[in-house]
Amino acid sequence: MTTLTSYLDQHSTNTELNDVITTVTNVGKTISQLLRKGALADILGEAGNQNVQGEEQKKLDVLANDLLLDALAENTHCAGVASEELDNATPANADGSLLVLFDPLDGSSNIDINMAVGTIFSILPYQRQGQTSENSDFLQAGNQQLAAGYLLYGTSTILALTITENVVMFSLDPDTGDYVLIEDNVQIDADTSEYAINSSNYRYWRAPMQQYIDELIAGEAGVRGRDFNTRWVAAMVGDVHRILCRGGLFTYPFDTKYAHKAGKLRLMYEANPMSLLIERAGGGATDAVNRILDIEPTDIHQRVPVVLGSKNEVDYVKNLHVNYSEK
Ligand code: AFP
Repeated sequence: MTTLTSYLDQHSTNTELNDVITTVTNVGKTISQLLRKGALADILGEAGNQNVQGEEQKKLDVLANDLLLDALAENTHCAGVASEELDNATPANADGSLLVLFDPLDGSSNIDINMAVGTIFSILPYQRQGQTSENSDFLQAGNQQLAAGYLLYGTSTILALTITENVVMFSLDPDTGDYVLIEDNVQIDADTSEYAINSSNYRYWRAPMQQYIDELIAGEAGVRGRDFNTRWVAAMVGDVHRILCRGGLFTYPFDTKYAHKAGKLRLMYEANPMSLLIERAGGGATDAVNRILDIEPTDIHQRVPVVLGSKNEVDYVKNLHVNYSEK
């Protein structure tokens, strides 16, 4: 049996990175236990305030955020933390070599209905050791990530992680508290007939995305020549996990629903970590045209349209956008 600890020892000589991953995943055990308690732990419902995104915070949003912040503040290798729930990055240990970014509880609108939620994390190098970290230190392209992963609090708690060229998965054994290796090289089929999108935003999409979805809905009778199926978890972690398990396409495209948002998803702690996982599993990840991991960030909370999953389908979306001409 391979545990997370033995996997890290065998596959990563960066002991500082291993230690920070261990800190994050240990907090994941606590969050998993709290979610199991649910209503019995008085952690459901609204926290009564909004985050920097202008979104109503759930009690567990705040709790998960604070648990991660407190644990990472104690980790000497962590120089700073950026969170979906905090306006600005939080300095930690100036001598640390790593920066940690996270969405502490992705899909929190699912909490009160007992549906899947998760924690998404990204780890970047810290280039100014000895100095107090600032927001600008986090503004690195996703191709600079040293590690990325998520915890999916579903029927079981799953850790997906990439620190090498592979994507691996662990399942949390609630009896022992160990993360046990269950997949050592996740690979995504290049083709798929399953897609995930919130179709209620159709009228806000750009014409190429409307055409793309129209083609999927037309199915066998249309240009694609086969029927498609949809799934929508309303938690990116759940949709991405399904794609890593059986292929598929996930998109939260550019929409004009809110003028100041490129789409809904955040680049630094949602799109970048998920894109690294998807690409290393053989998939693709773009903003419909450009590779997400090459985007040079300008703000730690900036949003980005996302199209990710089975490579040939992501490429199809790109070609459709690049070659689109008004009819
Ligand atoms: P919440 O964390 O506010 O529930 O948002 C989750 C999310 O950022 C992402 O995980 C989902 O894929 C997407 O939003 C769902 O958005 P819609 O609620 O518009 O479908």
